[in-house]
Amino acid sequence: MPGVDGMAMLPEVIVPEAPLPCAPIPRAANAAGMEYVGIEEGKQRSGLRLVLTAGVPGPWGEAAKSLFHVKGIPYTAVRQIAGKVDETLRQWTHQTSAPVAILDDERPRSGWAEILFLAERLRPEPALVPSDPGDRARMLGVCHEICGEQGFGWNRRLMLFDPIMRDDAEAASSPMGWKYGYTPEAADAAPGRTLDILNLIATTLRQQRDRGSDYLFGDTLTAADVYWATFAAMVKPLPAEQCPMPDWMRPMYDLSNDRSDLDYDPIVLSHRDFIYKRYLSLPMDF
Ligand SMILES: N[C@@H](CCC(=O)N[C@@H](CS)C(=O)NCC(=O)O)C(=O)O
Repeated sequence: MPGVDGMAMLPEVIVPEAPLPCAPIPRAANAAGMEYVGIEEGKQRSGLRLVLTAGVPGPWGEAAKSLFHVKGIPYTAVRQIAGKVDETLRQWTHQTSAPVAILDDERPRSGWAEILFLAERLRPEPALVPSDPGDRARMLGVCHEICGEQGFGWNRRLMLFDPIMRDDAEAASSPMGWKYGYTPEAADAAPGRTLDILNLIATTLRQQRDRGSDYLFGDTLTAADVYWATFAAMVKPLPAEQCPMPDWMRPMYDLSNDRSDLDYDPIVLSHRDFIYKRYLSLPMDF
C-alpha cells in the first residue's frame, strides 16, 4: 500500500506528494484525526489493542475497525506505518503488518478471520457470522473472496504495487512486495481475478435483491457486508468529505482510473453506500 519501500519511484504524475519510503502518511487537510498511541505504549496497555496503518483507509484495517464499531467494542488504536519493519511490533505480534488485534496477553490476531471471530466472541450480538454451519461456510467463502489470499483486496493491492514494482527489482523485493507476493506474473493475473470477484459480488447482490434482501447473505447484516463495504474503497473511494484520504492516493484506489476497461455493475457501490449509511461510521477516520 502507499508508503511502501520504493514509493519514491512512483511516477510524479501519479503521486506528486508521495511521502518518502516508510514515512508516516500526513493526514488529508479535512481529516478529523484518529487518536493513536505508539507501538511501545500500545504494548504496555491492557484490553483490546488494534494496530492500524495510520493515514490510509486500508481495507483490512477499516474492516476490523468497522466490525468493532458495529458491535460497540472499544479498543486502543496503535499506529503502524505502511511498509515499515518495526522491531517492537515484530517482537510483540510476530509480524510487521496491520491490522492486528491483541486482547490482553492473548496471541495476536492478524488475519481477517481471526479478528472477526475475536469480535464475535467479545460481543456475540449483533451476530455477524451465521450460526448454521452451511450458511456460515457460504458466508465465509464470500468473505474469503473479498479479503483472503488471492481475493479482491489481494489482487487490487497487486495492481496498486505494479507501477512501482514492475521494473524495479529492489521495490519488488521490499518488505511489502515480499509479504504480499508481488511478481509481474501475479500482477498480470490480478485485473482478471479482480473482475471475476466483482462479478461474483454483483451477481450475489442481484440474486439477493430478487428475493427482497439488500444484504450479501440472508436478510440481516453479516461480516460479508462489512467486508464488502470497506473493501469497495478499492473500486472507488467514498467522496473526500466522507473519506478524507490524501489527494495523491485517491486515483491509486480508483479502479476506473487504473483500468477503465474493467466494466463492473454499479450495484457493488450501491451496496457499499447502503451499509455505510445504515451501519458504519462517517466520515471515515484514519
Ligand atoms: N493482513 C492482510 C493485509 C493487510 C494490509 O494490506 N494492510 C495494509 C493496510 S490495511 C497495509 O498497508 N499494510 C502495511 C504493511 O503491511 O506494512 C493480508 O493478510 O492480506
